[in-house]
Amino acid sequence: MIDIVYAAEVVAARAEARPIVALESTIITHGMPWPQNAQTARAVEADVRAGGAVPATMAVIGGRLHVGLEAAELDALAQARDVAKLSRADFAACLAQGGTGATTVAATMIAARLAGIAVFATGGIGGVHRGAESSFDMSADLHELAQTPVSVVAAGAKAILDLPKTLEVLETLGVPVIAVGEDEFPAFWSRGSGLRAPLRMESAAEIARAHVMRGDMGLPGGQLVANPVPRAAEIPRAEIEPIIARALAEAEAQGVAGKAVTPFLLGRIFELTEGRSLETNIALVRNNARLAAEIAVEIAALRG
Ligand code: PSU
Ligand code: MN
Repeated sequence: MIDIVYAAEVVAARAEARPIVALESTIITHGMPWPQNAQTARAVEADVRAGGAVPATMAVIGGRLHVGLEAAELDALAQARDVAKLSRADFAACLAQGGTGATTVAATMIAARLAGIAVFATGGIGGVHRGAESSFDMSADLHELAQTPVSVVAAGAKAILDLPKTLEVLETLGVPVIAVGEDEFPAFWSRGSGLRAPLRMESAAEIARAHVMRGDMGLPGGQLVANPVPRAAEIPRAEIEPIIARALAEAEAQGVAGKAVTPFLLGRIFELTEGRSLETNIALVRNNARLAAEIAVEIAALRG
């Protein structure tokens, strides 16, 4: 039996069928340094509330699935060391063994489905890594989007990845990729990738209707809602690309592999940009939280 602990505000929201937005915890434990990780997690939760929804940050603590973290739990997680990074493959084992872990996009989608939550906001999904033709490194986030009915609001896939291959795999898997208010697929720190997104929508209401339609049709899987970083916070592609290339070369030289790759690259890019990449990451995740709240409100209205 899964032991699920709902935060007090999530209990109240569920009782009144109010809109809820799921949030992940790997971005807190592996994606950002302390103390900005805790500050950002709190700001993102506040953004969701300001948008008329209730935030539910997911994590596994001592073998229990937490749907929503109380303030002290969130703070403890943000400072904890050696927290597992949970994806589809190890989520159940962590619960069964009484472990503690942070949820990636894939694991947060699974947790959201268990809690009946339709919308989830993050920074950027995982995808096909550069050099995947030899490393075979492809994030489990992609297959999760193909099978778990949650709309994920992200600033595209992280630009450390091979974005053309990521889009190809999403198409193969039948995942709707919706650019918000733009034709281009966004590239995390940059607004544009030079790649056209398969779908474009202008409003939260449209995105909500498409989400509900998929469910009505009995199609498994969710949607990737690709929301570009706000202009003021953007790092142009020409500026970030050489830094990404350098971080990738260092990862290769040091033999970084598996789950460690993405945290290593994000950490190095933070150092090489002297913190600017983190400012951009914070701005984009907050922007995604605001849109996710709007979508959650629209889905709740459609479901009446
Ligand atoms: N978005 C961010 N920072 C992050 C992540 C997303 O702004 O650190 C995390 C998510 O948890 C995502 C993970 O699932 O990075 C991807 O890891 P991997 O490439 O190992 O699948
Ligand atoms: Mn990987």
